[in-house]
Amino acid sequence: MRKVGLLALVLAAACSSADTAVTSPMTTPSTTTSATRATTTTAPTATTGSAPTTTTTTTTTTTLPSVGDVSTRAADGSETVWVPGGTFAMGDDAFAAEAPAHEVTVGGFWIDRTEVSTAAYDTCVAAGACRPARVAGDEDLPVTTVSWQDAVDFCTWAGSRLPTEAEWEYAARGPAAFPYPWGAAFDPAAVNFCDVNCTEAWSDEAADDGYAGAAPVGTYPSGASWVGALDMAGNVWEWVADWSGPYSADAVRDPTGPDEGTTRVIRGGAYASDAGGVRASYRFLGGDVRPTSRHPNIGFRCAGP
Ligand SMILES: [Ca+2]
Ligand SMILES: [Ca+2]
Repeated sequence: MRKVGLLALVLAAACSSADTAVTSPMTTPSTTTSATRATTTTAPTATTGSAPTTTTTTTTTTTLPSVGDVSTRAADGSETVWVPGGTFAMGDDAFAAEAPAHEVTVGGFWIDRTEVSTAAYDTCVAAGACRPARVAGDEDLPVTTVSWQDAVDFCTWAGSRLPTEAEWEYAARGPAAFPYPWGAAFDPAAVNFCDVNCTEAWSDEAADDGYAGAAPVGTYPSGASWVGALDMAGNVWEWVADWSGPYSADAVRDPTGPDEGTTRVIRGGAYASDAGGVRASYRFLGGDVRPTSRHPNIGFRCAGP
């Protein structure tokens, strides 16, 4: 009686972990199941419970991260936050480059909590896997003056990749598709943008975010997006994986953008952008920004496993 129960447990565990297409070993004894039974029948003699080991294994493999989970990337020590998969309205019909708003579904992924810092990037340089930035910056500032390929090289070295444009926008806006990472209305306390310190003609003289140029990564905690990602609005622009191109109205899953192009998309605006330029759906599609460009206001963050 006990042996029959054990065999049933063993077979159930094997069924749940094996490919569903393999049915014959589940219903008829084979060399595989006999060997498994021989192993497990020795263990229960020492304890009254049977087969706790197989049950635990099955539970562990189904655990998934959730919103708010933070992880640390081994290669460079950067923190990443979990973005659960979901669906949102990508784009904004009110702006030509962002129209049409269309339904996009993305699978779950990790994204860097902040822009990649100079300290993190220099870890890769020291390892011989990244080209030095064109202009050296303080360690806590976001690394800039790196090309699109430099960004790809860093993320690859770190065991990650650049986010797609859709992933980036979903991490910034969430299922509710907020205009700004923190919500519906612009908040000058939540972002490094073109404030009173900025010398551009469109500076907001009523706001003081403390910086004319880039601020250290993570300076504005109230600007966190729904997953806890910081500085997705402003500070420095961020390279994403996609070639520049117009949106389609079709609903899509895990879009990766055009197959080819001449410019790569940058996202999020920067310290010289106005309130409209740091909206989470805002797209800068190239202009004079080539993938080889190394601008002082363009950095990046990684996404991936
Ligand atoms: Ca500023
Ligand atoms: Ca940014």
